[in-house]
Amino acid sequence: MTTEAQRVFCDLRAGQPRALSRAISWVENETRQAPELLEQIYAQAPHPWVIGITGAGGAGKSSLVPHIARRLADGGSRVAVLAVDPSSPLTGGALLGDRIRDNAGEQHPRVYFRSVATRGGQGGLATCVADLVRVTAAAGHDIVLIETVGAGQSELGILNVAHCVVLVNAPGLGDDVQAQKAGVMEIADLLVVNKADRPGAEDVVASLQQALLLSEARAHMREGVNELADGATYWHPPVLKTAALDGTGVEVLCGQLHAHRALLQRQGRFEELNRLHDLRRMQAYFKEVVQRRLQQRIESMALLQLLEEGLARGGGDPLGAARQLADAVLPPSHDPTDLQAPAALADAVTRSPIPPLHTQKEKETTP
Ligand SMILES: Nc1nc2c(ncn2[C@@H]2O[C@H](COP(=O)(O)OP(=O)(O)O)[C@@H](O)[C@H]2O)c(=O)[nH]1
Ligand SMILES: [Mg+2]
Repeated sequence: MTTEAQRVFCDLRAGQPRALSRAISWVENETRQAPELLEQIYAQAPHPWVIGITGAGGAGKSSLVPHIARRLADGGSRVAVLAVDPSSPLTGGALLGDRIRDNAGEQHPRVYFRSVATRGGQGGLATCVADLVRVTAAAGHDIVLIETVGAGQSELGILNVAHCVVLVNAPGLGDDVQAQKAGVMEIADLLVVNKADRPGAEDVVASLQQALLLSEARAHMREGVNELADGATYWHPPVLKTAALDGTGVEVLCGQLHAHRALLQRQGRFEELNRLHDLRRMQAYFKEVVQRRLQQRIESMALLQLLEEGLARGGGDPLGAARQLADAVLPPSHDPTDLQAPAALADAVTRSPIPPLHTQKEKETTP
């Protein structure tokens, strides 16, 4: 007997667009069929090439992404776009579709667009985006573009899924948004100054180049791939100008995207990132599952009500109450072998996002 999940999986593999939309909805909404479907997908779907497009709101990400998607698809690839944008309403795709047609002409037969809810992602990337990447790959998409709004910490979430991070800037967004917070500059593999048709674009380019030189260990690199005398290779993030209104600069941008990917593959980094992404997904999901189970257990306990009532009367100790609850669901262990494993797991789970490629490459490229 075939289950509903197995049927959707087969339809997905056969490339039926409706199966893809359905599968994505299941995963987004965490329906009861989702785990079985995902199990099959993770066992069989390849890792696509994942490109994250991030940056401040208004920089032109949504306008630029269709151009990038079309150009990449013109090369023969099938491209999926996941727009994780809290400002876009949760449409069934109709509104998004209109916007794309406005911006980049007729839809491309090899490009699939979908907006994704940010729910659960704490203002950043929904944790299920990693699953959606594999869902789209199962449907035959070999490139996935993820549009996400950059707001501090949330850019960092993109590192857990993307092989390449494109940071989009534009003139007129305010100096500090541009020549920014070192943290954001450091995760970018490519810097784009969009709205090149507007005054001030050159200044933004110059300030980004300046900021890059300050944050880079080697000041004499050219943009993109650098071949060093000792045979090592090095990626210096290019700063590129685009105009999303007519697609100016998108060809060069896509050329650099391909160059970056080729370098990752040459360095063995592409596969390494795939494994890291899986590891990050496991860690994030482990956290989710444990948190949910603990919450369920706590909610069914009479102790919770007692403690809450105590606090409601006033004069209580909230920290002590929290500790009592924690002790009740997870009694502190006295067996040292028992202690080690959870400590190692907790350490793995709380580790910071993976460091960006170009701060690691010196280590990795020297044999
Ligand atoms: N002049 C100009 N305006 C642009 C360009 N790209 C986007 N815009 C406009 O900038 C605004 C924000 O664009 P949008 O793509 O929604 O930005 P996002 O918030 O980064 O996704 C919209 O009104 C766009 O029409 C461009 O290259 N030149
Ligand atoms: Mg947008």
